Amino acid sequence: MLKREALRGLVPALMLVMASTTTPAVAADSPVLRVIATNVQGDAGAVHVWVYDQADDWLSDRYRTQKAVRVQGNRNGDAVTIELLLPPGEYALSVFHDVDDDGKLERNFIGLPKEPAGLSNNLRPKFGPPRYKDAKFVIEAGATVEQKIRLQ
Ligand SMILES: [Ca+2]
Repeated sequence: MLKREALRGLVPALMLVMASTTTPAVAADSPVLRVIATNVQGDAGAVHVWVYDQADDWLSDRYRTQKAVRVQGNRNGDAVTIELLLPPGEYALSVFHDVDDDGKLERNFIGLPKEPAGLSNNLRPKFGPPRYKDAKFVIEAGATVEQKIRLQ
């Protein structure tokens, strides 16, 4: 077994090898998740995508990963596209237009979004809170998965 000291020397060497190749560090079979948020009004703020892979974390701040894109300069008509690289798996996501640019989704006293927002699969339950199992989707190795979500 390698000693810890030996490993410590190995890691920078490995990083050097990776940096010297011309291919991106992301594995070729990493799927692309393309989120197209539509009904984006105006150029203020940013569009955020929060990606979850655990039902227990759903719609909390404990997202698996997140990405935000400025609206100005990235808006195409009423659409803003955000792409993320993810390992294959099962996910659900929320997307919102952070109009006041504070990094958070403003909610009212019963927890409903006050800024334009949407969920994967365009889930919009009429009664009760949105459920993870209804919002989840699968992305497979090498695939590009598109979620076109209308913000409301
Ligand atoms: Ca906000």
